Amino acid sequence: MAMCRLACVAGLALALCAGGPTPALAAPEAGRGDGVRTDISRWVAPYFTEADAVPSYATEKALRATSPTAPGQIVPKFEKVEGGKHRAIIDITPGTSLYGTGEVGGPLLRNGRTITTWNTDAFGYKPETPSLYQSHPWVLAVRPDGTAFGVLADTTWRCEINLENGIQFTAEGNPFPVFIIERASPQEVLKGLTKLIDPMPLPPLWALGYHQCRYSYNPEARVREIAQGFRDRDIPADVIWFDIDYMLGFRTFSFSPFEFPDVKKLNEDLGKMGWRRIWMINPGVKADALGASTNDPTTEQVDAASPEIKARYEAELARFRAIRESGDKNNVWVRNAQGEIYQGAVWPGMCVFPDFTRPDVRTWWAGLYKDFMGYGVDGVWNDMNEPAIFNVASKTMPEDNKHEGGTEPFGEVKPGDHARFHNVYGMLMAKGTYDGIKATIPDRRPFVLTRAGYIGSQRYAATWTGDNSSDWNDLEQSIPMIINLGISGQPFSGPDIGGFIGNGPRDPAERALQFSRWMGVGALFPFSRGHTAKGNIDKEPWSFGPATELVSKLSLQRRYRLMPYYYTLFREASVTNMPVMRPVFFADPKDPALRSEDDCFLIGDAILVVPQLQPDSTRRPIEPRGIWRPFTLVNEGGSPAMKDMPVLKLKGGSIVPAGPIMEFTAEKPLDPLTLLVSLDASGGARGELYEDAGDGFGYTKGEFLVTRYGATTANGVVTVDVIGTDGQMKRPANRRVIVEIITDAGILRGEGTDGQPITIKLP
Ligand code: NBV
Repeated sequence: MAMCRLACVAGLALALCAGGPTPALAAPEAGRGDGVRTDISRWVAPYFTEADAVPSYATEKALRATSPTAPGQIVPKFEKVEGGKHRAIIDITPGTSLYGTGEVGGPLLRNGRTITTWNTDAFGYKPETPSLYQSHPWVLAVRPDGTAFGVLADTTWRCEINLENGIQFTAEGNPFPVFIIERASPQEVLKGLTKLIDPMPLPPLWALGYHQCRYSYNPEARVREIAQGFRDRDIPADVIWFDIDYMLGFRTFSFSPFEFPDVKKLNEDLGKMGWRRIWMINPGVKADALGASTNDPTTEQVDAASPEIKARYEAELARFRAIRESGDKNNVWVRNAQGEIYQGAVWPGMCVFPDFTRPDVRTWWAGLYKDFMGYGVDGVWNDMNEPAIFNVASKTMPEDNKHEGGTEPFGEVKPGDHARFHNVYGMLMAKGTYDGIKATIPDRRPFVLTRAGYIGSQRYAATWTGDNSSDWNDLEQSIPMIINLGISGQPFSGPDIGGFIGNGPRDPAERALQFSRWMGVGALFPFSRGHTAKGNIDKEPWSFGPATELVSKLSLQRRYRLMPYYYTLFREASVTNMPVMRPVFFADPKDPALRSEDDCFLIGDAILVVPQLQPDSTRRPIEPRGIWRPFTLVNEGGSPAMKDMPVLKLKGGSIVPAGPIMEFTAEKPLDPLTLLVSLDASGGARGELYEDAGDGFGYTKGEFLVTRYGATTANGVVTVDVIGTDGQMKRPANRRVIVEIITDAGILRGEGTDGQPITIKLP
C-alpha cells in the first residue's frame, strides 16, 4: 500500500521523539514457563509471585499448567523498567513477519511499528495514531519458512507493543504473564489463540447482510424513506440503524416521541419490509435525569405537541428517571478516588457510569434490555464505551477512579483503579448487553456492535473501526485494519463504508468514484455497513448518481449471492474463530512476496479479492501463486460498473456455494443452489456448505446440515457430488443445483438435484 513507507517513517519519528523504549532497571532474565498444552505455554518473570496474579480477562479462564515446556520452545525474557512497568521480550529471527496488534491503522505488516493499548475515542485517526478504540496485546509472528508463533501479553493495563526490534510488551501495573503458541503455520497459531480466548458465537444470518446507517436517520419519516428507497431500487440490505438522535435528549434507553412517536409500530412496519433494526445504547447515564439536555425538545415543541405525544414525553422521562434511580438504589455507578459517584460530560451533559467490572452491575444493566427489546429492537450498538468523556485532555475518566470487580467464573477480581480496567470497560459493557438480549429473547442469537473492545470481545460483539475519514487512504487502510483485527481474534468487523468524517473528495466525479470503490470492496467485508457523520452529504448507494448506484447494487448483489459461503465461513469462525477475511499470505505462508500484501485479500481460503483502492493507481497487487480463476456473480463482467468493482478469483481445487440474488437474507430459500467450481490441476475440487434455521439455537442440538461437495474428473467428464454430510437437518427436498465450472475458456454449466451426482462433459 502506498502510504506504508511514509507511515513507517512516521512511526520511527514518533519513537525517536518519545526517546525510545523506557529504560530497564536490570538485565532481562529468562522467564519461568508452564505448558498449558504441549504447544501453548504460559510464562512469567522470575520475580513473579502468586500475589501478582490477576484473573485473565483475555481468556476468561483459570488456566492450569498441564505439562512442562518442551525443549527448544521460545523462552521470553522479562525485566522491570522505570516507572514501575514490566517488560516481556521475545526475540525474532531475521525475516520474521509480524502481524496482529489488534485495531491499528497503517499497513498489515507490523514490523517496525509501536502502538499503545489504551482504548481511545480516536476521531479522525491516522495510520500512525498510537491508540485506537480497542486493545489487543497480541502479536502473530511468521518465520521465513512459514512456521509461526503467537504471543499474548495477558494484561489489561496500558501496554506498549514495540515491534522495532523483535517483540516487546511494556505494561504498567502488575507483572503480567505471556502466552506463547508455537505451531506449524499462522492459521494453526490462530487456532491455538482460540483455545485461549474462545471463538465468536454464530451470528444470526441477517447480521451478515448489508447494514445502512447514518448519524442520524431521523425523524421516523426519513427512516421509512430510506428503507423504501432500498426496496424500490432492488438494492439488497437487511439492517437499518438508529444513532443517538432517536433518544430523548440523549438519555440512554429513552426514545424521543417528537422524532419517533411510535417506536413499536415503526419497528413492526420495517420488519414487514424485511428490515432488522439496531438501536444505539451508550454507557453514560444523564446524572441530572430530568435536567436540561442538548437535543431536548424546546418548550414550544412540547407546548405545541398533541396530548398523546405529551403523554409519551412524560412517560419517557419517567422511564428514564426510573433507570437512573434504580442505578442509585443498586449502587451501580463508578466512583472517584474520593469515593464519590464520578460524573463526566458526554452527550446529555454530566453523566454517571455503570461499573461493568461488577458482575451484579452487568446483571442490572442486562435487565434494562427487557423493556428496551420489547420495542421491537433486533440488535444493539454500544458506542462511546472506551468510555469517551468530553472536555478532558485524557478523553476518558480519571485513571484513579475506582472499580469494584467481583466474583467471576474465572476468578476473584479484586477492586482496582480505572487504569487497570480501562481497556476492558467496553468489552464488559458489551458482555452485559449480550447477556441482556439473550435473557430477553432466549430463542434468538444476540447481535451487539461495540466500539471499544479488548482481546476476547468477539465472544460478545462484532465491531467497526470507528470514526474514519472519507479519504482514499482510509479506504485503503480499511483492508489491513480488518485483516489485523481478524488475526487478533475478532473475525466480525468492518469500517464505515464511504467514511464517517467528511464528504470525500471535492470534485463530484472523484467523490462518486471513491464511494463506488468503497462499496465495491466494503460489500465483501465481514461486517458490511455504510455510515456517515452528522452534517455530511447523503451517502446512500443512490446519492452519487446512477453509475455509483449500479456499482453499489451489483456489489451488494454479489454479497447476497455469496451469502451461503459467508454463512459457512461464519460457522467456521464460531468453531475455530478463523478470520472470515484473510491475508493473502495465508494462501502460501512460505512465499515471502506475499507477506506485506494488503491491497488484495482472501474471503475464506477460496476467493481472492483484488480491489482498486486509489483513483489512478498503477500498482499491481501481489497475488498468491497457483490457479486463481476470475469469475463473476451478477453478470457484472459486461457492465461498465465492473471497472470499479474488485476482481474476484476462485482458487483451483475449490467449490464455493452461492445462492440467488435477494433483497434481504430471509426473502427467499436457498434454491437454486449454485456450486462455483474451479478445478485443480488433476481435475478435482472440494467445498462445503453450512445451513441451519439462520437464527436461534437449534443448531447447537444438531439442527443443521453441513454438506461437503466434491468434484472429480475421469474420461473427460467432471462429476460433482456430495461426499459427506453432518448434522440432522433434512436437505431441502428437490433443491435445484446449478454447477458452474470456471475454466480459462469460459463457464461450463450443469444442472441437477441437490444430493444427486451432476456430470458435465469437458469440451
Ligand atoms: O453517535 C454518534 C457517533 C456515531 O455515529 C459514530 O459511529 C461513533 O463512532 N458517535 C461516534 C459519537 C460522536 C461522533 C462525533
